[in-house]
Amino acid sequence: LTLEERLSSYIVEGTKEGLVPDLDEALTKYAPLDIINGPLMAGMDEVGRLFNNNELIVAEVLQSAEAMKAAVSHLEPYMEKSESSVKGKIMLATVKGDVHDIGKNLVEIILTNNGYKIINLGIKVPPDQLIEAYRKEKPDAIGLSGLLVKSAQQMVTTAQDLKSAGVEVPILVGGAALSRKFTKTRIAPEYDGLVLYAKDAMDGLDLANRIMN
Ligand code: B1M
Repeated sequence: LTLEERLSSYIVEGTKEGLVPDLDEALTKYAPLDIINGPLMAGMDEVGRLFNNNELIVAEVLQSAEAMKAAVSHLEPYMEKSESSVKGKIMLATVKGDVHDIGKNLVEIILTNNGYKIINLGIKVPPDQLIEAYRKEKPDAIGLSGLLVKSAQQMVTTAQDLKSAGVEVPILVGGAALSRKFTKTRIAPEYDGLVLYAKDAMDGLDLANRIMN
């Protein structure tokens, strides 16, 4: 197997044996984020495909998630960091009912490395908890992540609840459950502030930079 194929296969197989030396070799050729968005994401997409076809069980997908998390944390120290002072405070959460957090945590890393202070509320965060944390932390924006189809609807509910609570800061939304169109036609009309869709973590950073500067 080529290096790139091996990197994908650690994720598909859900194994960490040999992962670190291969990541170190990859770092001599590619930027850390390109390794994540390239071979590692390709592996995760394959996991999603196999799972969808009932060729993997949840326990195996969890192992894949562990391998992905280990890879991201090994790459994290090599990512570019800006030396700038804090540009803003952003609160992140995976919405109620959804446990997927690899994407959200990647967004946290990218934003932190680029001058944002992040309050990460974790997974399965119900609107009440988000509102309470908002009042305590007073972030400049709220980022919501969701990967399940039902999470898209949960984002609509969350936006409604935030609006009822008088929250108006920009909301960034992302995750496989969403699309730009759904964000514009279904979530934004339910909220008083800006609602922006980020297709990936770098897009999330671009949007954050646009709304905070
Ligand atoms: Co689940 N899962 N899963 N899963 N899982 C999906 C999402 C699924 C598409 C797989 C499939 O069937 N093909 C499917 C959803 C189907 C649907 O609703 N249409 C699914 C399912 C069904 C389930 C369960 C219901 C399975 C079960 O129990 N029967 C269950 C749900 C539990 C729950 O949430 N209540 C479940 C559980 C799990 C595991 C726990 C085993 C594990 C998650 C572990 C973890 O996150 N800690 C898992 C995994 C790993 C996946 C897949 C394979 C990979 C997700 C991932 O981590 N991708 C996924 C299939 C797939 O996506 N191909 C799948 C890598 C990550 C870096 O990408 O999260 O997309 P992603 O994030 C990207 C962008 O989306 C974006 O930027 C990131 C980086 O570029 N982004 C944002 C994300 N959030 C953002 C927020 C932003 C901005 C950008 O601003 C705030």
